[in-house]
Amino acid sequence: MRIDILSIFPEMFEGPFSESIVKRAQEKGLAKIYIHDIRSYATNKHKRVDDYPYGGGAGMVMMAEPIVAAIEDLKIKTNYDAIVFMTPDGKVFNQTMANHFSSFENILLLCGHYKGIDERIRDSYITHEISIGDYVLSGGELAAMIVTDALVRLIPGVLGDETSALSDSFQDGLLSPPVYTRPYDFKGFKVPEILLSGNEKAIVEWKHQQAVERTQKRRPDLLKNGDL
Ligand code: 6GU
Repeated sequence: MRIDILSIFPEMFEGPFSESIVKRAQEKGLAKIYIHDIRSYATNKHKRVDDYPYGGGAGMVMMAEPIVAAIEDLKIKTNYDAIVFMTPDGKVFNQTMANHFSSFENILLLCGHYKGIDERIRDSYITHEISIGDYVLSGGELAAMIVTDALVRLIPGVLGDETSALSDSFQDGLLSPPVYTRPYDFKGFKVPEILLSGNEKAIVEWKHQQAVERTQKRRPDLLKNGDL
């Protein structure tokens, strides 16, 4: 999978993408992630990428010209399955969407800023719009990192234990059951006996029942809609 990211703050991605799973996926060649600076596509001499909104109002708007130049340039080399605008008014990201997008070969993520981007970019270039939740961030960068992480870990071969993404919370529509490790007795709090019983079938059933109970208690909304 190839992920291109367009941002006016390319340095923000350095830390999160050079650690842990996303780092390993890139080292293994399973994920190719490229960060592009929108500002480098600005044609005016002050490298401005934003301007005042027509009709007035607070905040600046990201101009169409440099963003379109960047997208057109990237499209020469790559045929994108999705050109995604990261925006708080997009569709709220969930595991179903992560699973869907992780099957794509090439994805372009555009990070918005200020009051948004010129609507004509959305009309003509954007295929999907994603939000990561109902709150406002200063920019789409952190959201793009979150979406990238969620997709990359689903690429076959990225996680050490091939099955571990399958047992994630949400992957089966339920929260994950509690887990324990040594010691058996931690300050008087003991590990549930069933987990030491050696009875594989009973353990699987217990885990499922714990997952259902936990979901009922914490996220009853997940049990109602099939959409996750
Ligand atoms: Cl994708 N961008 C911004 N700026 N804020 C957000 C968001 C995205 N998702 C939730 N809040």
